[in-house]
Amino acid sequence: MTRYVEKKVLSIEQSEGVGARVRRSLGTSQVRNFDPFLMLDEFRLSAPAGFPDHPHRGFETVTYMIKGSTEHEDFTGRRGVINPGDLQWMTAGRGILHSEMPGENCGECHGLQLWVNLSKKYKMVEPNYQELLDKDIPRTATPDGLIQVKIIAGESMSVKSPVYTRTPTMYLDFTLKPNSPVFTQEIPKGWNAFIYILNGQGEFGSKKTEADAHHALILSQNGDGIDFRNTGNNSDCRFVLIAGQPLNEPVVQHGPFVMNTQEEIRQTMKDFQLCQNGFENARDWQSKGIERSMVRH
Ligand code: FJE
Ligand code: FE
Repeated sequence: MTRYVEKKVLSIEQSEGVGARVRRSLGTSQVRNFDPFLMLDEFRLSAPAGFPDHPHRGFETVTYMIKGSTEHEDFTGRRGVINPGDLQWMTAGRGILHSEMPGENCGECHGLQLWVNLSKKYKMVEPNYQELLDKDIPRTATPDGLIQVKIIAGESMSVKSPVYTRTPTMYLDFTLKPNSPVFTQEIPKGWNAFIYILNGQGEFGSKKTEADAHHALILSQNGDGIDFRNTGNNSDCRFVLIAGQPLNEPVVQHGPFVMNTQEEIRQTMKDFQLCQNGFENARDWQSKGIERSMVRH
């Protein structure tokens, strides 16, 4: 038995951060509690829009660039650029304060940001980054080359990603060429899984649900894998398939803080305010991006 599409949702563009545009699919009233996932945003930035200095605790942010670049900078002085095709898997753990802004002269920046919840035992770990350049992300394809996949996390066609997922997660970026045959991707049993379409159109699941760009497809929970094929005549069908093992723990979220209890959220707000328990570096820190924008305005 393979999975079917249980729910299809079109993500509508809204504003977020400072002048940024996001299409949010998971983490809206339409799709809540899709354990272990908290949010998926397809974001678009162009200077001066972005996500200036903001904190995180208790989960991971996974940023995958499609076009253009994002500059990030955190309260330990760590900084870098996420270029097209690159991945940043950031475990915020006990605390990160950072900014995420469009790269210089990059025109429009386009990417995906996924929030993966952490289990109780990992919520307060030291922050950690796994950064992979596009060229270092494993890829494979069917022998005819018509079905191509970038393995961001997990495994496809026996090719594995080097990314370590504290919350067991699969993250695959598929490109289906026109007239490619049906493909079945295995998904571990019991994991919650969804597809987010970036380009083109296709048919998904055992009920052959048709869908195109900006749709999120929530898959049924039982079954081994998911079938799909490109139904467009001339265009590639590109989508990400994301699945994760449910944590089955209570989730209490207050914006960028995600803990298990209300008391832990209260403590987190106190820690952030008083710059303690992981937020020590927040005391005197401000991103360079902020200075830059203050000079400009
Ligand atoms: C935010 C807390 C946040 N979607 N997509 C509250 F952390 C954020 C935030 C983002 C974000 C960043 C990038 Cl690079 C891409 C994103 C939310 O930083 F917007 C709000 N309101
Ligand atoms: Fe962030």
